[in-house]
Amino acid sequence: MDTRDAFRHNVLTSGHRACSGCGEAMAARMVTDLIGPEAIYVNATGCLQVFSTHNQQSAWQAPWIHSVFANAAAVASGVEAALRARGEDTPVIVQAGDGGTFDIGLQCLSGMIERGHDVLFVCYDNEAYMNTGVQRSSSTPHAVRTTTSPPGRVSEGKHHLKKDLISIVAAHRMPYAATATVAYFPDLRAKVDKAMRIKGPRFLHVLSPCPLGWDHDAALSVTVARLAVETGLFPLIELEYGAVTGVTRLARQQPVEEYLKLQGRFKHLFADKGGAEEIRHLQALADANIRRYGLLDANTEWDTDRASQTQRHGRGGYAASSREVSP
Ligand SMILES: Cc1ncc(C[n+]2csc(CCOP(=O)(O)OP(=O)(O)O)c2C)c(N)n1
Repeated sequence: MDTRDAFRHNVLTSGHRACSGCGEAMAARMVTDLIGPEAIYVNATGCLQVFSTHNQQSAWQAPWIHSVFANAAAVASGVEAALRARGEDTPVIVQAGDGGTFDIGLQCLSGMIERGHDVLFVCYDNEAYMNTGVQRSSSTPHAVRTTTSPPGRVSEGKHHLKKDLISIVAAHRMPYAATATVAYFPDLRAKVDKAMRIKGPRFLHVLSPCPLGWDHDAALSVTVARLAVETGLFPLIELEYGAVTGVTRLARQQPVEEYLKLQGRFKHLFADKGGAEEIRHLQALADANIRRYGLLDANTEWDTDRASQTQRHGRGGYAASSREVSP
């Protein structure tokens, strides 16, 4: 292999302008290398687009389209429909941040899923609008400090809960939806592989730590992502046709403080009077996830029967109309 081939090996090559320790760059490299260059990538506006395509340069070694912030799923729907009309089955992948998924892109994502487009949507969730200066999104967890949810006399950071997007997406009864992080590569690989074997709309939610916005040591991105899982704050789950069909169980649960104390975005909780109550609240949210998904329970059985029954209906495994889905 000559050096030019070595350069071409990664779909997202080196030399882009991501911050050091960027979880989104790590996640995108993992996901796109697993899928490969024989796909069409649609990228919503956001950090990934900005740092990979600066002023007429591109780090992408695959067909790549930049959509606007709101409509990546609609652009991908059009690309997929055009390919289908030509009898081609090139995979179509959307990449977007949490702002482009949970907030401004949600309507187009819902439409893409509801119409049954054969597209994999990947959300790299860094839990705020990082590209524009760390503004809170509906994915920002409770009590986090962002530039638009500053802690002070009135509040302890963001007031509201992180939106439960995986449940919203799965409620469309789509063939496959899963959560993953950069900390568990074999798990991420298995989920990408599975998603690429399934026809119809698929969704992958990848937690991607951001050293700038989360204010943690750039060398600790993977550690922070692992702790998000080990505390129960970010459960690793799979859903098929609306039913949970897989969870990554925990050997033991870490207290949320272990996760929070590594990140400056939670620093005020350890300094302010009201902080202890917010930490208890975050612990209660983690505990609720542990119970909801049986993360510490070796005997939980998931509803694989219901998922496979539903799967028997419809075209390419995906129900084409409401009549094809049993209640
Ligand atoms: C309609 C519209 N509103 C606002 C913007 C400005 N804008 C560009 S990227 C961005 C934030 C992106 O956040 P996210 O999707 O979470 O991705 P990240 O940068 O965090 O990876 C915003 C607000 C825009 N481009 N278009």
